[in-house]
Parts: sequence; C-alpha cells; structure tokens
Amino acid sequence: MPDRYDLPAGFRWGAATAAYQIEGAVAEDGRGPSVWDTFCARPGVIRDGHTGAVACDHYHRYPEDIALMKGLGLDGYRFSVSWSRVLPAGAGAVNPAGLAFYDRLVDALLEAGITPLPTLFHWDLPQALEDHGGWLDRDTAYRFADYAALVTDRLGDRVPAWITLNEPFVHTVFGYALGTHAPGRTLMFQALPAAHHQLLGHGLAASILHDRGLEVMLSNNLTPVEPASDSAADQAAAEAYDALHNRLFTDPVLLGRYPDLSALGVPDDIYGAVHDGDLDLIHTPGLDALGLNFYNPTRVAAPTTPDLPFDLVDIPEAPHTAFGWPVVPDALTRLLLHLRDTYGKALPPITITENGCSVAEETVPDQPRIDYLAAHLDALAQAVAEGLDIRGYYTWSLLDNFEWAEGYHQRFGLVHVDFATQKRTPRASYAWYRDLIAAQRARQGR
Ligand code: IFM
Repeated sequence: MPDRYDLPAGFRWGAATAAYQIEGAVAEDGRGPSVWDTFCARPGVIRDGHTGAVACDHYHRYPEDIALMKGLGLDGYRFSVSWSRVLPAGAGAVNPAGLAFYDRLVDALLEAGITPLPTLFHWDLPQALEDHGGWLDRDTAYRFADYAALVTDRLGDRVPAWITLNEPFVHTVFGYALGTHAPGRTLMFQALPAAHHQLLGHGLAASILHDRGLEVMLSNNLTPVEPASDSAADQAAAEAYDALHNRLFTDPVLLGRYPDLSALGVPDDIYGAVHDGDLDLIHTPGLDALGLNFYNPTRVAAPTTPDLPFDLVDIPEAPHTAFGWPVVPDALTRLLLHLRDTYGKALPPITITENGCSVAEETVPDQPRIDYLAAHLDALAQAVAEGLDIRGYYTWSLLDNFEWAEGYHQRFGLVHVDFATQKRTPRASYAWYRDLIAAQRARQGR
C-alpha cells in the first residue's frame, strides 16, 4: 500500500470534473445553450459526432457519483458551474432551477464530508454572450463578474474557495486561435484579446469574492518548455512559446504585467485590448492559491514554416499516454521549482487542480494510470521536500467523460462509465487512490 508521501498536514486529496463533460441534461430545467452545444452540432468537429448532451448524466446521477467520491475518501471535489444553467442568456434573467441544482450538489457533498471546490468558467460560455463576440468582447469580463457575484451569493455561505477560470490558455488557443474547440474561431494571434478579457474577468470576479471573504484560485495549464537543442534558434523558439503558454497567463496575475510578446508579433497592448488600469484590476486582488493543471512538458524547436515563431516537437524517448502525450513525471518537479525561481515571494501556495491520463483500456484494469499518478505524486513530493508550498492534489478525473474534440474516446476516469447504460465501474486506479488517501491519513494521524 502506498504510504510514502511526506506531505504537509492538511494536504487535501481530491478529484476533478467539469460541467459540460459530465452533467448532460443540456435542455433541461431551463438551461440555455452554451458554445459547446453549438459547436458539437457542427458536422465533423468532434470525433464520431459525439456531443455532451447526455455525457455521464451527472445532473440526475450526482448522488451516485458523490457516493463514489465518499468511497474514495476524498477531502475535496472540484467541479464547474455551467454559466448557462444559472443564467440561460449569460446575463439578466436567472434560472432558479439551475441554481437549485448546484445548491443540492453542494449540500450533498457537505453531507458526505467533502469540500466543494467549484470552477466558475470551464469553457462553456453561454451562446448568447458568444453571439455578442464572446471573450473577444470586453463586456464579457463584466458579465463574468456579475455571474460570479450571483453564484457566490447563493453558495458562498457553504463554499469557502473558488476557482475563477480553467486553463485560459487552452480556451484561447483551441477555441479562438485554432478553432478545434468551441467557439471554433481561427484567429491565430488575433485571438489574444480573448485571453486578456478572461484575465480581466478573473480580476473583477476575484475582487468580489475577496470582499465576501472567499478564497480565490485560478487554474492554469502550465508546461515546462524545453528547447530541442541548445542552439540559439531553438532557445529563442522555446522562450517565445513559454511566453505564450505560461507567462501570458501567470505574469499578469502574479506580477501585474504581461511578458514580452514581441517574438509572437503581438503588440504590448494586445491589439488594443489592454486598457489603462486593467493590469491593476487583474493583479491587485491576488490569489490565495495558484491552481496548477499538469499533464506533460513541451519540447520546442525553431520554426520550419513562417506561420509561427516555434515548432512543437515530440519527446520520442518518453512513454506516451493513450492520447499521445509524453509521460515525464520529473518535469512536474522542474516546473514547480521553476515557478518558485521565477516568481519568488509573488508565488502563492499551489494546489494541483488537475493531473491524470487517458488509458487505452476501456474497463477496469488501468495499471498505466496507476503508474502515471504514482510517478507524478513522487514528483510532487520531491518538490515539497525542496520547500514548495503545495496544499492539495485533485486528479483528473473522477469519471470517464466527454473529452471535448475527442468525444468519448479518451477515458480519464478512476471510474469507468458505460455511456450506453450509464453504469459506473470503479477501476483498479480507484482502489489504488482510495488506499493511498487512507494510508496518507493514517500517516498524518487524521
Ligand atoms: O478534459 C480536460 C479538462 O477539461 C481540462 N484539462 C485537461 C483535461 C484532459 O484533456
């Protein structure tokens, strides 16, 4: 039984999901459409034409899913709130049935002894706001703050900590630059105002939450960037990619400034999106913890075409997950130490808000996932041993779920879901994680 991690007292063990990936019930009880409903209806954009219309039917089956969490012995559960379930048009009229669902969910979690950790935005923007420009429109940041106020008015008495945004890098790049995710825009670097407006929305919401005595986190998908060689050209390409993937989303929040984006050809004011005072609004509220979603490092070489200032290349010597992502656990330690070296005293405590892998096996045996999780926890423990303040670990994901453009093909769950019958079957990794949590508790005498 694994009991070897030396982690701080109070370290929280959790699992994570997101609304569009598990809830289903997309047209029920007054929910309005989100960009993902619209995008999934476009032919050819999602593998095998899958959609999140039913997903894990968690909207109806949440008591069973909470029983699974209780069986794991989780301290915390990270889920996201569907903006268009509570505000069907993104702003204006509130849907009481939508708020009531999250009320029931939070109460049931607390009843099970599990602390809810909600994310306010995990990519499912109300379609009505997208119709006005989505995150390219500055006004969306203000609508996000209103939505944050509404949801925390209702749940803030029972939910102490909140994540504002999930992975604004991925949402901006896949959703607005490349068009492989909703809303399917292909603006390349002209997409970056969407990044700024998400960060502005974060800052505005963070102030409101702090005024209410709530803790605020932001979950970034960060990757250690390694140049393919020590040639000056590969190193310059790696720096350009690091600015885009990592620093663009972390520097404004922790340091109050954007990194130099000139290698990407992006002007300092991000095509006029950055107004006077915006960086203060983003930076001043501060973060109570940085949420870190970690999957893999990225190797970068000098560009081979004029389209981009970098090429992303494989890491052939590493094993790969079913998704084709390289498995390099010690890159997590390197990333954590790099964050400390880069941000120093400006770095808040860290919570790992996602980490996990998809495996090829459809059903219960999932040894590759156990190996992946164990090696990444070793890497995390190593960073703790070197002085990093890490407060918790939420694995992605509790359940197999709708994996965006991959549909139901990439299975990340500790629990297998048969999408035809909705039967849940805990995998070997479920038992492994349960035993790990129990052993850690015993080790810490709680
Ligand atoms: O499923 C996603 C999640 O929505 C965001 N982070 C990465 C996961 C795996 O791709």
